[in-house]
Amino acid sequence: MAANKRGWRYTTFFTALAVAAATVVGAPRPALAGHDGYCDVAAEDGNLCLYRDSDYTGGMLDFTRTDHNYTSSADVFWIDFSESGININDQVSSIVNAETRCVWYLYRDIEFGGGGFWLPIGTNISNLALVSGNYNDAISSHYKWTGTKECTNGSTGQ
Ligand SMILES: [Ca+2]
Ligand SMILES: [Ca+2]
Repeated sequence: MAANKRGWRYTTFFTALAVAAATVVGAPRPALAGHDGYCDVAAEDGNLCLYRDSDYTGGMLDFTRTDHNYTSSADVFWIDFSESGININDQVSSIVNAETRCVWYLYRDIEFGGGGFWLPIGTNISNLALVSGNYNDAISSHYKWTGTKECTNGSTGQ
């Protein structure tokens, strides 16, 4: 009888785990101005992924297009696919470039001002303090560039 009872307990336990896992994986991702909380690599829609802390941690926000400033209500870090509510302006400490066709330029001020640097295709930066001029907690706008004009291959986002 004891074995049966234990077996039932294990079954219940694992069933509960499976339900919890399914809930997380199946959770709908709100479409917030092109941000979905995933750092996707795709030729037609590659992301620029901005992380709050160094080494790609602390919350992330993904972009598919140019953004003149980070003042939108959607410009907040995501943690485990839910919004943290923390605005990304002057908070970014590491960057992943998941774009395969265009390059990204990142700037200290809004409207592409205050000096900046570019991120070649396939380049990540684990600590913006190491970029010449120290861009840790400084980025306020970014531009997506084909090499000759603004790159608009990504889905609309602000
Ligand atoms: Ca930071
Ligand atoms: Ca700034």
